[in-house]
Amino acid sequence: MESRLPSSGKHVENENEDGFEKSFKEMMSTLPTTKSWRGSENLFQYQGFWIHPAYLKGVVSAQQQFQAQPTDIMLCNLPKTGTTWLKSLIFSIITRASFQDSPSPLLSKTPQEVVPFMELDHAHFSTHRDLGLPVLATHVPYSSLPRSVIDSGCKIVYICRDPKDSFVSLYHFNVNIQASQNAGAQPIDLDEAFELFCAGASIYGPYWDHVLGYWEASLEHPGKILFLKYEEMVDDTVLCVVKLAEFIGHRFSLEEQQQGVPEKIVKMCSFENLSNLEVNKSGEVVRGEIQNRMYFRKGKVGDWKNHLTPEMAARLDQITVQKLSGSRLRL
Ligand code: PAP
Repeated sequence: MESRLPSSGKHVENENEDGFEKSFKEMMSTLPTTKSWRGSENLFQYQGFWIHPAYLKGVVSAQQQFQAQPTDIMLCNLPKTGTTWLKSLIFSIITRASFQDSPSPLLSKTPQEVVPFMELDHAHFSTHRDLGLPVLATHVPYSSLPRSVIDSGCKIVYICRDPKDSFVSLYHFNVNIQASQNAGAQPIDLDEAFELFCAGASIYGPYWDHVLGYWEASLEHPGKILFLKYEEMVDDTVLCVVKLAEFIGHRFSLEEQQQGVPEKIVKMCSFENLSNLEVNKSGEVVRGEIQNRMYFRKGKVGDWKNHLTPEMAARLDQITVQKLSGSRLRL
């Protein structure tokens, strides 16, 4: 792709990138930091949210140069609330006509590969973007989204999850990454991670502020933002998929519904199916440090009961009730 860029364009891009790099470093040195959940890395507080250094540059760069299209579909959420599932569902809904008679790319590629992640895959000053599949994922809070995402009027799908299950999922994800990087290192213990989570110090947290940002925006722009819950998706996945398809402008025809197309997509993207595919079990490491299998753990509602004491659960519930008071949202 790059070889097709006119050289003057490339030159301007490099200059922009150099200038960005300098001002980014200066800005980063002024940000408050807090302990991350693994290793000696810190999280940086940017525009009110705790961002991992691996993503921060991409977040800032996307704010400056990412150009959303009106036809884009942005899949937004906090980590561990259903990204992998929603990526595969949206991809399958949109591409269903192309793979009627051939195997879905999801059989040989990970959900992370088929749907790019804004703050990593579009973190560069690139004038090129493959618009073939107009779907992008991001964990950026609503208030920090690139202006073009709001101005373009593109569709946003947000998914949230019971914070107790999200916390447990995030904790295990961090422990697994740390173990794969340095088997001898002592992972953060559950109690310490829990305290940090309750204090809002989790990746892209405070958890509740992230959810509320999108919730309020979804009330303001119901035609543009679809607000989903992981638990409702588990409860009736077919119904959610039908609703999702309609919202993103790829409604199932009556004939497709009679042929059971939504059900086939749900089966294809189920935890059981995806987590047993070779590509997701033992595929290459994507995103540098994360192994594909780490995106699939249990995929259950209520696994927190196996990891949190009743006191911890009650405390998290209390924080959630308190933070969401005044909104009609219940998690
Ligand atoms: P990410 O933000 O790092 O991409 P994300 O996909 O949002 O992670 O969350 C992973 C969670 O979704 C895991 O939950 P658990 O730890 O409680 O098990 C993972 O198991 C679950 N998950 C992954 N794929 C699916 C799926 N197809 N259906 C349901 N849940 C899934």
